Amino acid sequence: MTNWAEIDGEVKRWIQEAGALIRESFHHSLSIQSKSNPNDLVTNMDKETERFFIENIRTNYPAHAILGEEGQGDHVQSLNGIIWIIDPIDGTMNFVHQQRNFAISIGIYENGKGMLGYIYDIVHDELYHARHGEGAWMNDVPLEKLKPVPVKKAMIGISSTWLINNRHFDQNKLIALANEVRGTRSYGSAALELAYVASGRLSAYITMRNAPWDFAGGKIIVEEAGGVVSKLDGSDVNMLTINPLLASAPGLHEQIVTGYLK
Ligand code: 2AM
Ligand code: CA
Ligand code: CA
Ligand code: CA
Repeated sequence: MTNWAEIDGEVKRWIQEAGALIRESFHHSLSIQSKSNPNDLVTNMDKETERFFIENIRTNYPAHAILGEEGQGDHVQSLNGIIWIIDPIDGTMNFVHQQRNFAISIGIYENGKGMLGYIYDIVHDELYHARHGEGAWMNDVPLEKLKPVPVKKAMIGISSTWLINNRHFDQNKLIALANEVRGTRSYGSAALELAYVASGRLSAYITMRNAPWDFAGGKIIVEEAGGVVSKLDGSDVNMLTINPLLASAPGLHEQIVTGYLK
């Protein structure tokens, strides 16, 4: 039997340790490289933080698989068994340019089911976390169950990228939604935007492209807070591929899917 309470305790200690190393890195110069294009950044801290988690997981849970953004884990091709899905720094561009608005994100799945989720906003020392069937917390404070929000009163997280001509989705549908809601925000960290949906700071978050490590932790936390996470047409996300994503308070989710995105 997997001792989830024990794993939960370990992860929280590792996250605090990794957070301290990242805070410490502010005093030293970063090594910054580009990945797929000049704006797709990765730093030594992204890679070192991923390695930190991988080494701890390998030592303590050698049978578990690891899917990490920086590719130092396993080549995961199925959801069988226990899989850690890790984004060592979500919001790397913010980390480099702003030294805030970034987070560590971890989701632990068993045979595809989300068991433990973590999003750590290091600069604000805010750890959002959830355990399957037991609820979600910000630090030690339980998150209140999300209530339905009407579109007119919704604050939604969406990047302006999707409201200008994009090849992923008809932007006119998104513009119609953006015109109806109370306000739009764009934080540049999918994980933090999901944490904000879970905690009610945002009513919904919409993106055309999210990788499993962007949303693995957040999905569990949003769902435990009573919210809904799906693709834009309301169908289930795929934990092994890029997905368009809608995370939302209940009620609002259905209104957005049927009223705007279909
Ligand atoms: P990252 O900082 O870990 O790369 C920025 O708007 C958000 O999108 C961040 O959460 C960022 O994660 C993520 N992101 C950046 N490039 C991406 C890509 N090519 N596919 C999916 N998500 C991406
Ligand atoms: Ca990245
Ligand atoms: Ca990410
Ligand atoms: Ca990242």
